[in-house]
Amino acid sequence: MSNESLANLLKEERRFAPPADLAANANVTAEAYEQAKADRLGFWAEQARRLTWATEPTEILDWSNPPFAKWFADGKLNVAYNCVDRHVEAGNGDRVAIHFEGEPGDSRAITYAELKDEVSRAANALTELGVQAGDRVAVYLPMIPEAVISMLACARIGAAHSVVFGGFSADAIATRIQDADAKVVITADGGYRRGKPSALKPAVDDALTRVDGVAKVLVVKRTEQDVAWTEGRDLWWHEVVGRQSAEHAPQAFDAEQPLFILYTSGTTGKPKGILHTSGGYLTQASYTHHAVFDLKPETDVYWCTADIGWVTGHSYITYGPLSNGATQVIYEGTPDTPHQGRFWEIVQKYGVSILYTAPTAIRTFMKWGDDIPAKFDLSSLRVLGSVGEPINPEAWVWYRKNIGADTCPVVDTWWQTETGAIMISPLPGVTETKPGSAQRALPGISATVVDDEANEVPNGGGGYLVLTEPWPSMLRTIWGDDQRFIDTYWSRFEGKYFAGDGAKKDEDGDIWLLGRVDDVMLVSGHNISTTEVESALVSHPAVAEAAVVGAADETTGQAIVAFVILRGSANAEDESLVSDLRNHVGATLGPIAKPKRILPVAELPKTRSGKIMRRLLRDVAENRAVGDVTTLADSSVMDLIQAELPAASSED
Ligand code: 6R9
Repeated sequence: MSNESLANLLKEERRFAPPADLAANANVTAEAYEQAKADRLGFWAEQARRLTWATEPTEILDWSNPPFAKWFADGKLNVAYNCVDRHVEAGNGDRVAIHFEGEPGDSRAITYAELKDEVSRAANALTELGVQAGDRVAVYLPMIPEAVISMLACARIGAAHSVVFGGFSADAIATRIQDADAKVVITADGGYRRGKPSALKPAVDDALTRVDGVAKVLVVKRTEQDVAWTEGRDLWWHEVVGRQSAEHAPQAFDAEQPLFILYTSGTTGKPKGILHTSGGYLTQASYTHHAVFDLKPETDVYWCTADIGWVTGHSYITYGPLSNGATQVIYEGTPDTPHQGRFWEIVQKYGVSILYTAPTAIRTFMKWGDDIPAKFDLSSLRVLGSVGEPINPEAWVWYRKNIGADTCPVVDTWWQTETGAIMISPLPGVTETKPGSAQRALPGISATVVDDEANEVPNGGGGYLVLTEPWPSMLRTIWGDDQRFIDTYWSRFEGKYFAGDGAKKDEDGDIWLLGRVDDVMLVSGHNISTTEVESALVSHPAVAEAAVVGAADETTGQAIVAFVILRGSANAEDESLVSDLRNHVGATLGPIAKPKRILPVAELPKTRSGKIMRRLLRDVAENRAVGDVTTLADSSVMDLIQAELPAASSED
């Protein structure tokens, strides 16, 4: 059934060749695959030369104590110097680094020369507050330039940052401060969200009643709302940073100096502090940003819509683009404030040429309607990226057609907080793209799909996605817990990194991601991926979004339960629609994949990075009390779904 369904996904044989002009001028050509295959370590040594080193590394990889890797270990560099100063020294100080667009409509352009001054002042301020190389600084900020400046200021003085997403609660901040033993917290009075100021500092104040060790809190004034103040601990950013010298000599640190800790949004247990270090991480963030987005720093305007609190914000707002001297847009707010065309208005205003966003956003735009982006001039766009979840072919095709004028390559980029940078993705000037597939490992990366016994599956087969060779931006450990690092990632398959995702190879050997293996359903002895059933549902014109779970079932082991958001015109009370949908899935994937129940709902539970929380839907489908909802973007969604249940739970 699985091969059949994959063939079905591909049945229209849709393939899109790169535009000729993009291919002719592409940063990276097909040769890179050959070169990396012939000499993988030599390939990465060459990519490391994209960076400016104070001491050039002579060692490439030290894998003598797996799974603890060291990359470029005898090299020394300053990460912030690489992201800022060297562009000014190269004569590009007047180039805009950041076009900041506030949600209320205020804007601010920051050149590389100005960024250098700001980062230097912030580095001097942190030093004055007692932060030293090797210390940790927690950052809890909205999407404003100070977020990027704070990260770079830490990097500049060799301190590791731990960015905590601005939507997280006081509890989440407290656990993360404690686990990383942060000395200083950088926050703001608030940020603008959905048309109004939303406070941030109260959560920090609350968190600090529970943890010790934080000596100073640096507060950016963004919304001017009232804040409680702890004398001696709290300091205004504009006062302390503002009075510093704009001169700061960046010191070189070891390639393996910790750069940041980022806690994964893990659905169970204590959050894992993923540790990334400097030289290898920056090499791969820089190379992949150059290769996957084909960035031309002189002419492109790049925009990644992720929040700085996720790894995508770290690697593809701060480190990748800035190390490459890019001009980028940073937007503070939500896509529908004050209207549903806000993103497209921003693309038009700044002439955005490369856009990187998530499938959940794309499906929302589809739901809002094609007429909204059609009102704006999107002709500046030339490359479109997707990240965060499997992108269903319908959303992929919609994105290319309605946003990319049916000409922009869509690059579906698979990676994780743990991998640090993109691992599997098309190259926009090389790959003939297939809607819904991340396709193949980038040059220098070794990924494959294995079965339960760790045997590589043949083309056409499915199983577990694994990484078979170390890579420069790999996580180095889980902060403070080496054993958990080994157990979580390196124990399932001997000598291989197991990512937790299911995947398939098609007849060409291209990789299709199938979602987290914890979400795979077992129906009458058949493995069925939630991604495939969701993708089939969304390919029906009445369905805008779908989330599928397996619920315990006496006869079939698990039964498929689908939660669907219908498009505006479809009627949730329509009995025939539900049977239409079941038949549509049956016709697409085979009868065994027909959902036993289909429940129309108004919203789906998502994490704040847009990933569907199927665990909570399983609770609903199995009539259990709903579990921990603290990582939900909107905790009222589960109440809404449950309120809708009595009507929906009658057998259809
Ligand atoms: C970058 C990021 C990682 C998990 C990953 C996978 C899912 C990310 C994907 C994708 C299919 C893609 N994921 N990109 N699945 N296709 N292009 O999202 O990091 O927040 O750590 O999540 O996200 O399941 O294992 P992170």
